Amino acid sequence: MSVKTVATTPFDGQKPGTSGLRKKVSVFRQPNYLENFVQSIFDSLEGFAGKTLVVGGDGRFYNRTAVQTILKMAAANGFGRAKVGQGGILSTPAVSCVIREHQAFGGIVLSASHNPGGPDEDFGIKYNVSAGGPAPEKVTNAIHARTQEISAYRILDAGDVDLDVPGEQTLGDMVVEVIDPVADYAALMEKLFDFDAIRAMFQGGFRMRFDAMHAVTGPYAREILENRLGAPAGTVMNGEPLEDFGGGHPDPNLVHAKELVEIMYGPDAPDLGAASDGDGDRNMILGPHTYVTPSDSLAILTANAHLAPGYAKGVAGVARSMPTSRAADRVAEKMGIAAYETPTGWKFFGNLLDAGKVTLCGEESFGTGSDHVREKDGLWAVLMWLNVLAARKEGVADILRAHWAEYGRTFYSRHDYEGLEGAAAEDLMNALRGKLSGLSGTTLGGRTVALADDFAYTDPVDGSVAEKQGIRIGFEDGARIVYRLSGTGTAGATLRVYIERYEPDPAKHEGDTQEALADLIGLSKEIADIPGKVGRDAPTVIT
Ligand code: G16
Repeated sequence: MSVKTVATTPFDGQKPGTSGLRKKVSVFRQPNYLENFVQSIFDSLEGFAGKTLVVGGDGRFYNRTAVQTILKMAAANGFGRAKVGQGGILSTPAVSCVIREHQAFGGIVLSASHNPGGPDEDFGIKYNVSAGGPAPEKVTNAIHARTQEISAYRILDAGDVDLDVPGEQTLGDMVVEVIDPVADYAALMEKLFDFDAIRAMFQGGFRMRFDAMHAVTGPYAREILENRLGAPAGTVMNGEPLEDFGGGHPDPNLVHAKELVEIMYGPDAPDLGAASDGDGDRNMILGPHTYVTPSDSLAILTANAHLAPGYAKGVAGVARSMPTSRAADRVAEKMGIAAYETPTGWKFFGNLLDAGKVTLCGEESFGTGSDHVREKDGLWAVLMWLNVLAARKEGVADILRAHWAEYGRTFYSRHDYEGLEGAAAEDLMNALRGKLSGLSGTTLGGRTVALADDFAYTDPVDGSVAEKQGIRIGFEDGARIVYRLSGTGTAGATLRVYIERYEPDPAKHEGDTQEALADLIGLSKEIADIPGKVGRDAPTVIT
């Protein structure tokens, strides 16, 4: 087996977005495309000779091919060991867990998250650092810079590794260890949560459905919920990971997890409904006829975390991405703990978690997690909810209503305008930016503007600055409209508009969110002139 050095030329557009490089499979299949990016990762790192690299993905189409290429390149570049999930499978939080548990140098995650999979759909790759989290911007910027000047990559001239047989094999001078994708992760969950109490709850007749959406969490959920916690077989639905997710869109929201939503709003709804996404880091929580927004879920878990053994010492602080509702801030204030507002992207939580400033983090985009790993974690959130339900002996809706009664309710919704022409979307954002300085103190739709800015974040740990992270228009009554362009799409542009309103009066907590926000929704279209700038009267997806 010899190391080949292959001459190559740069590709345009290998710039990691909100979470790694995501492109159509056809783009990744171009000769040298994946290789260039992987070599650029390795070229941007120092000191990994002889060290361990964790490799795995969500099992989508092209996963196995990419794993083989990465292993051969890792061997040729001098890694000493690669830990790869059996079948090339590892959920994103499991990669983070394995990196941390085994003090690996880093890891490569193959996923386009909640985007569809298949030959004509999406693929993605990102690098995670030794703390287990997505590489910070200084690393992703270095990787991107390297992609623009790359002239050669190194790869071992060798046959494929057998990814289906657990145990060790050699690939040149590197050991490849095919590991059980679930074992380390499940062991960590057992340490954090009161499995006995949850098991007793299932024995007492508690019913749940977990929709794995034919994505990576199927094996994890079956092992943890059905095998270890004793939930009846069939609790996990769509549990077989498929390369194309069964043709579905593995995004756990009210639109794409339709089958689960119908069950939870049906006549014989179970006590808890939950879903996760393509790579297992997102979650959606439902009770019978009840939807818990991700923003409320973060607030509720912050207020109740002490009920889980792994968090009995309390929560040091909580962080949320800027567009996430401020429900968690109200909990933090009452608990006397710090609340942080970061840009969108889980990577921005890494420093706060490493420094012990926060214990829990969350995002409106169905992401919740804690300092147990450095990724958001879908099944973790489900287990946290199960633990809270078991400890409080109340239903999801009761807990949600009690939370609103204590802290007030934040009505919250995200409106996505997908498939926009890139230049038109940029133009809309630039026009909005141009208006900002004149907005403060003016009255819009009967509300006085208290804040109008383009969010900039200075990391309190390393002082790094991220600018232009989304336009915030805040009103004196606590209502807020936020605009930003998605950084995870692979075609055209998506405008995300986040709308919220705070309602302290418990007598006004019931009711439909879209109706409760109707005037602000109208205002959001008007302020940005959405119909005029991008020719749309209505969003394509509402969550
Ligand atoms: C990624 C990021 C999240 C972000 C989400 C949506 O999640 O890790 O921080 O909230 O994308 O980003 P955007 O609004 O830019 O599309 P995932 O689950 O896609 O890896």
